[in-house]
Amino acid sequence: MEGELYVRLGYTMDALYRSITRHLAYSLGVVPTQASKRDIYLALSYSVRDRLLEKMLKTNQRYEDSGAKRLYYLSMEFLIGRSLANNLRAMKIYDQVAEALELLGTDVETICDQERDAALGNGGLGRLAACFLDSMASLDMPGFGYGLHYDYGLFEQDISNGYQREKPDSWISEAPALQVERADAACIVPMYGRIEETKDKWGRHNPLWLGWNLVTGVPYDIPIAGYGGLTVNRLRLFAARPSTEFDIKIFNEGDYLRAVEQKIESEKISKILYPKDSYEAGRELRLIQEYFLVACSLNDIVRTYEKDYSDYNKFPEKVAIQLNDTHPALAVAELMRILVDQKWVPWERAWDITNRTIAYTNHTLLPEALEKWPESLLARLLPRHLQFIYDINQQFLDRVVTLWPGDVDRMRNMSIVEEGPPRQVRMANLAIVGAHSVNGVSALHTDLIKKSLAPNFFEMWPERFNNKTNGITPRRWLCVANPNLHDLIEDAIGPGFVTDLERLRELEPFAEDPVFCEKFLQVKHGNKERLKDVIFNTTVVEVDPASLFDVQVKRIHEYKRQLMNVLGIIWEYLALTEDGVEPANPKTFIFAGKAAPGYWAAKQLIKLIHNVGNTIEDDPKARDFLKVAFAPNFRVTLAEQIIPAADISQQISTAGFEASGTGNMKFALNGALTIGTMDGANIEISQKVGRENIYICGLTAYEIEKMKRAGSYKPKAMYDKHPMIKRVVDSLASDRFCPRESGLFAWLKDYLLADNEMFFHLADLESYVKTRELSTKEYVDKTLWAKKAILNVARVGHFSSDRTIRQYADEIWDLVPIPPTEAEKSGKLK
Ligand code: GPV
Repeated sequence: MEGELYVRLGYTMDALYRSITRHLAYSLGVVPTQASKRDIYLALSYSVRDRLLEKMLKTNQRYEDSGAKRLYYLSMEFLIGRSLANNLRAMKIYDQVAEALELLGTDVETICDQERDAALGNGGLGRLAACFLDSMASLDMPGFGYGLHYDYGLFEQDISNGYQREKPDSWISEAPALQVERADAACIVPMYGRIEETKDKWGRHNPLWLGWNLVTGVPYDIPIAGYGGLTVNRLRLFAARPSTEFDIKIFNEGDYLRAVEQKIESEKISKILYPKDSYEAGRELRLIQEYFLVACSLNDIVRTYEKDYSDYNKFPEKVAIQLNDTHPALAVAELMRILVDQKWVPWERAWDITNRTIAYTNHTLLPEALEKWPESLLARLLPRHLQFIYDINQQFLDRVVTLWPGDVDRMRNMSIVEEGPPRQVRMANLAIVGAHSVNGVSALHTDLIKKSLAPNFFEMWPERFNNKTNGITPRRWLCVANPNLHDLIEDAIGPGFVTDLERLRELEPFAEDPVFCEKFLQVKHGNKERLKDVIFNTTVVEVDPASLFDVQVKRIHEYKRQLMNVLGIIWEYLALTEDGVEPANPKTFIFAGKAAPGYWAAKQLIKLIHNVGNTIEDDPKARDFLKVAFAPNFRVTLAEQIIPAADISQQISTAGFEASGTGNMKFALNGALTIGTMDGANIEISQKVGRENIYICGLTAYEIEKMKRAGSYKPKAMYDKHPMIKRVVDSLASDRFCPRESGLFAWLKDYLLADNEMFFHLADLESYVKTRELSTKEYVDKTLWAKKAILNVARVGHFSSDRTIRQYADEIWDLVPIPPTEAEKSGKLK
């Protein structure tokens, strides 16, 4: 094919119009004049897909021609959200499409609004992966995502009487317009079976893995457009299908029912995304999923490499693999198995190649999120991999013994296999030993990895540990989510900042410009009007855009302390209704977020938020000043509507628990002021935007850690001493917020007053409430507020995921951009 494409696709309004109508007729079978909005959405998506695939093929050719190194990002989650508007912006055809759609009697917003989210992720970790894909493509880097093609993404959240109800999210009907099936690149994955210890012809130990089951991995490619539309990378998602070879064997044996059962079993593997965020259930199917991702990806990576190279010496120079947390950590064992068992590379050499290829990102310190798998399960599912893990561990511990002879505690602590019962494999230890780079996702988090999570490993390999503070893509989180703010900034400082976000600094002088400030506040107000409608349509709560929008949206988790926010609201409510203290400005508290289906405390919090909101709404003394809205079914698309409308962004995790946070960055970029603890990336954000432009409260990670160790946190004493804390906590124990469900929230009093309360709610409460009061007061001064908000926007450019990806590329991957050729830029075919 030599990079030639047979049909030349047009990008003018005319060409796009023709393409849409052609797809209406020939992909969907409908007459254009009778097309529904959904038909038009699909036809437009197919038209966009055609053009993305054209550029993707060219991009791939360019990468092949250059012989450049490639990066593969292995992740169990890619939280993409909608694609259409993002792709139209990236390809710079938004306006042409808008015109073409007018000819069809509709408009581009309405059509883009037809799309469902691809919710193949839970939260921060999955959305980070999606932002990274966007940045790699926008930086012309050969970086590719590998993930699973789940039939069901993260559940949909309904609210009924204040309680969360989960509904399955079948996004698959949407998928064909986004992806192409690549049956030609399918692979076969073995699992289960046994080891037979044999000798090879030289009499050497030669274990054989036999009697496995086979599953087929079918790849689906989703094109990922870089900004400008010339570089288009791919996200490759694998779906599990029954292996035909295996079926035929059983069918031939005449066991029809068993063969069909087997088929169903195989397809289970990619059926559903596990809905837990920073938490592991230890379920067998989850381990199978993780292995399936690893096996399919490595098969693909090795096959691609083998197109150009006949031995493995150059592998680490041509391939980099990044593990998104430990979920794909089996890649260490699988790459060893491929090299040693299939390619006959000597063990030591294979280990060197593996280590130089793989890098690992840690995303949490939460003990319950550190993956461990029972040795017995691994022995059954992956007997050969377990042998490699033993060998790796043996070799590793031998080195520990030479370095620290007789230090048994250290050995026990560092071992990949944890002593039982039950004996378990620690995936973080496997990843740290197997990778040449271990990184955290904010400065504080990386520091804590070195000092508390893995101090022994840090001592052994200090050069292996490094920080890569997270970032977000300004394309989605500014251009797509907040086009009016984007345009306002562009009018002020000119184009180009979208791919060079530090240039937002040029906005700083405009913070003093009354005309600019006024326009800035108008944009914010417009976004608040838009959100008002969204909230009204989904909750029937009517919010007032003139009130302060105080927003906390993220997964519901104890460590994120939505409860502390509620305590703050109750505090203000009691002050207002019992002490006559009005807030300086009317306030609307906006919450959104999902709770893992099995997480009882988190689900109770959702109910509490609703009930507190209802109590306030029923109280004539309160309802004109305070309002609470819980927007259901939080997802990327809802975040795009909420974040641009926020005045305050709440980032109040217990210090030391939030590895980074990325919502904090999205809000600041959209001109919200942060109320936050000194946790995760909040610390770096405060350094960048300036301490006077952010509201910091609460204890530091160091102070929390010290109190924990000393056992000196005594919440009951704080309750006894501080009358307002007592009133707030007692109000929960009373039926004030559950008049028709007596005793519902009584547990919260015991919870908050327990000495072992893990998240230090009451320790931070007073500082937090004072900080909230200050922020409300300052909100009244519009000039001051606009100035602070604009300075946030101007100084937050550091948190572009383009910066993060450049650091990964330079410091871990050794990856260079492969920019479009002159011919590609001028639109010629070759
Ligand atoms: I591990 N994170 C997540 O969303 N899911 C997980 O399973 C794990 C971590 C999050 C962290 O909680 C955030 O602090 C962080 O910003 C995000 O990963 C991206 O690094």
